[in-house]
Amino acid sequence: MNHVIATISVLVLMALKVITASTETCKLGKISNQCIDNEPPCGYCGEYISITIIVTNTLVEPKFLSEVRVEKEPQQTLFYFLQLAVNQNSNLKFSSTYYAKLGFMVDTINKVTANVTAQTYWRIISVTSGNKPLECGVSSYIPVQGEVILFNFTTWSDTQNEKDAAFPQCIFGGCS
Ligand code: B12
Repeated sequence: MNHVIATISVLVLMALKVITASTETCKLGKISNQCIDNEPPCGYCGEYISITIIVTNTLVEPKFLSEVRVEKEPQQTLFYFLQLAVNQNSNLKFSSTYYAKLGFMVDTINKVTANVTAQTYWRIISVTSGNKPLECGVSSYIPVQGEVILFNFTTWSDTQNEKDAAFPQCIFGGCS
């Protein structure tokens, strides 16, 4: 009898463990300002969306401006959309460094690399949200339908002065 009770107790404990584990797996992180604080283990996945990614560098050679529209893909982090943009456009390349908790920082786009001495970096801006810089990096940011995301090679000093905030209008308005 004791043996049967012990077996049942073990089975109940095992079942509880499975239920707890699956609840943890399904737990979605909180999203604020389109930043997800705790991505589920199998990744965030939402409705199909289309977004535009623009990369531009007017600071150093080789200067470039390139635009890729990623059509109807499940809503995931910006990092995923950046990879899709590269898959679509063989002229677009990027590399990034992983930082604990923060995720990937985009260091290089098309051979143009952030430089601490020159105080340059790839600033990420949501053009559709009024040229607002993202409040998190590519690994945490969840783009929305129709969003235009700009990767702008810029300097920290420009960032402080918000000089580059007007830059996206230059792209669309064609200012010199
Ligand atoms: C200095 C700084 C920068 C500098 C780093 C340059 C340098 N080499 O020093 C610059 C200006 C480049 C920068 C850029 C960005 N940053 Co910043 N940055 C900071 C800051 C103020 C201090 C980091 C630091 O020196 N830590 C101390 C050192 C000893 O530790 P460390 O691990 O070596 O630090 C490195 C990382 O933090 C990394 N880093 C800096 N910012 C970011 C952002 C992301 C997403 C990642 C993955 C890594 C990263 O660069 C540091 C120096 O090597 C923090 C705020 C804070 N108090 O932590 C924000 C912070 C980390 N940055 C932040 C953000 C949002 C960004 C940008 C995404 C902003 C944007 N819209 O473009 C970009 C990154 C874009 C990209 N290309 O991927 C957020 C991240 C929030 C989040 N949960 O994702 C923070 C927490 C500020 C905030 N509260 O909003 N940043």
